[in-house]
Amino acid sequence: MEYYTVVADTYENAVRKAKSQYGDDIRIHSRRDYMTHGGIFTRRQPRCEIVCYSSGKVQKKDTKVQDKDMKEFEREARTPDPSTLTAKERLDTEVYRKEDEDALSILSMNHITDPLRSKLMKAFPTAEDTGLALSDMLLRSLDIDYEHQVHPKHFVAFIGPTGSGKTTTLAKVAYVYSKQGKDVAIITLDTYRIGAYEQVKAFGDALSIPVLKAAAEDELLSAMESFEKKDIVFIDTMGTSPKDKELSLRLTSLMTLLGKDRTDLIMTIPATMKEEDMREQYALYSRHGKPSLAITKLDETETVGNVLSFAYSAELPIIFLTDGQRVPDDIEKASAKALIAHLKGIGLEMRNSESQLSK
Ligand SMILES: Nc1nc2c(ncn2[C@@H]2O[C@H](COP(=O)(O)OP(=O)(O)OP(=O)(O)O)[C@@H](O)[C@H]2O)c(=O)[nH]1
Ligand SMILES: [Mg+2]
Repeated sequence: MEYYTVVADTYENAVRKAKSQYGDDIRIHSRRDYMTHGGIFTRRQPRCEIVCYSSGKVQKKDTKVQDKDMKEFEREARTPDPSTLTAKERLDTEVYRKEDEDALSILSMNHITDPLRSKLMKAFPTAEDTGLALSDMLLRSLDIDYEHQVHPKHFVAFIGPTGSGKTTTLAKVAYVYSKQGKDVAIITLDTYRIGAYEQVKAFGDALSIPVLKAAAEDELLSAMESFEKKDIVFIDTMGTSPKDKELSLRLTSLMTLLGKDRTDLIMTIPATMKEEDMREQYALYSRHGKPSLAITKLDETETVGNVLSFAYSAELPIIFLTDGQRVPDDIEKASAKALIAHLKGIGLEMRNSESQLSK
């Protein structure tokens, strides 16, 4: 008696294949189910191997290679060997798995750029749910500053480009901690822009938080002394530009007085900003130390990928997200859930009113 081995994706297909090759009177001897290994361009596939035999005369069907099979062979022959491709070539080549195509379209939909894009694509697994797998990898690539959310230092200074939301975000954050029972106060170093003190004082009055201004070193030292007993003192600063060297130096000398060990830095970055501008601005402010990021103005853009790509390449953790002008309502602590809510095309609707901190 002769035995034949036939493999197909399902048991039913294996039987069908065996019958078409060896005739309808075959008998199944045994069956083995397993998964293929998969590779860079091939996903793991279920397989069913059957061993069968025929007691009657074997009517082996015509196994001549057909035209359509030749086309398939040619296509395979033209496919480059994945192991010889660079990461860039792999991104550009058309031989993606279906999941890769889906993942790439989600990444570009969210404006996620290199090197974060390459990192995610390089390690992208075979997954049932592309969006879920991708968001999972994305979150594992980003750093969320839970530590300083929970244990802020005595001073929390807000730095960042002009109009990026420093003062508004500071007021929102100060309210979040005062609501949690912390005794908080505000010092503004921005005595430069007209109306800057009035703006932060108005927030302070509305939220019952004391505010002092400090234009020079002696004023800052005395304000620091006045608020020595406070749990957290939030420091508002002026936005500076590379052209404004004098203002920039003044800010540096005032910030030095706070003491790096006692100060958390939060840099406000609008999600609407171009990624290269973010990099330029960070280069300007990085002399004050390594900040955590408060991503602002999320309500003004559809995509958060540019700022996530920036956070990844600059190795900066994310601490707060803001999505509106209302003080103190439009803020939430950065978290996996909050970030996912701002990503498109991952099939999760996790955003709800509870995620807003001060509501
Ligand atoms: N849509 C939207 N607007 C915001 C958000 N955060 C701040 N703003 C607005 O952005 C503008 C600038 O905000 P500020 O807080 O004054 O920014 P700043 O960085 O302190 O500005 P300067 O002190 O001038 O450098 C204001 O009109 C805010 O209401 C936000 O999350 N969404
Ligand atoms: Mg301001």
